[in-house]
Amino acid sequence: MEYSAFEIEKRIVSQKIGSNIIFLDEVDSTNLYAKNIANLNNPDGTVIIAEHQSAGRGRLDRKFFSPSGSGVYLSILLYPDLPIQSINTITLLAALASLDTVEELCGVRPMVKWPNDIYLNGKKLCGILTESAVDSNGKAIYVIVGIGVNISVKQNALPEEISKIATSILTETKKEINRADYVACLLKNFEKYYNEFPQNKDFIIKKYSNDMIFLNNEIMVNELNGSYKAKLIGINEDGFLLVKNENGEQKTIIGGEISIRPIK
Ligand code: BT5
Repeated sequence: MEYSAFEIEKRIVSQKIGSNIIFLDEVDSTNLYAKNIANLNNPDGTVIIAEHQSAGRGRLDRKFFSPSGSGVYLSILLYPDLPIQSINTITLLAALASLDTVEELCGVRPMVKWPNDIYLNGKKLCGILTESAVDSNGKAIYVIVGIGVNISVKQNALPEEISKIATSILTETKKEINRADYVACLLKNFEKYYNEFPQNKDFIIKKYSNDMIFLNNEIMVNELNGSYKAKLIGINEDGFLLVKNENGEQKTIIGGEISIRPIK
């Protein structure tokens, strides 16, 4: 199935998100590419899509494996009029758009592992990396939302350490999804939430809470200065994680420096 700017553009129904598509056969990272072209006459909602990334990125300089022919790797470039504390919610918005897209195309709704990973049947299907620049008043100059999805990558084509934790739409649902259909549906769903943003922030927080994996479960919180057991109780109005530690104290976890996993 051909995957090209032409195939994607003819399916796009969103107005702003994807009004300008940049399709690249190969790039280091679509997020880095987006950063380099931000504010150079590239309109709000420009989408950079790559067939393959040689240095796809996750948080904290981790790698996102992005092989040719079997995944969707894209970045949405936005210039929102937003204060810094709302930028974080755009990751949650992108997660909801991703859940809606898989549900619409495959009939199953994955779950989200706070803040940015999409899981299906206990394995990672998709990752989101939101990066931004802010001015001296704490307002966003640009926001880049990077989304990587394993559409049809085979387990044995993944590096060993990733194949243990990752999966694809094909592996889990046996559905062969056309990647151009996936992109068009994802951009449509992203726009649906983004058009109302940030007025719909409370709605996004509430909806996201219902889709969280490990909610009300015992988890391990791994922070830079140590790990502790806690119960995952949800997210607050800014999208930060709320847990209760073993002493019954509520804690708010802000950063990408933690990882969570359920206690066996
Ligand atoms: C993420 O980070 O999962 C964010 C990934 C964002 C990727 C998109 S692709 C388009 C855009 N351009 C970029 O350069 N990036 C964005 P994090 O939560 O830190 O997870 C990283 C971890 O996920 C790695 O350390 C691996 O364990 C695992 N991983 C790597 N490749 C994977 C894959 N293809 N599928 C599932 N898990 C993967």
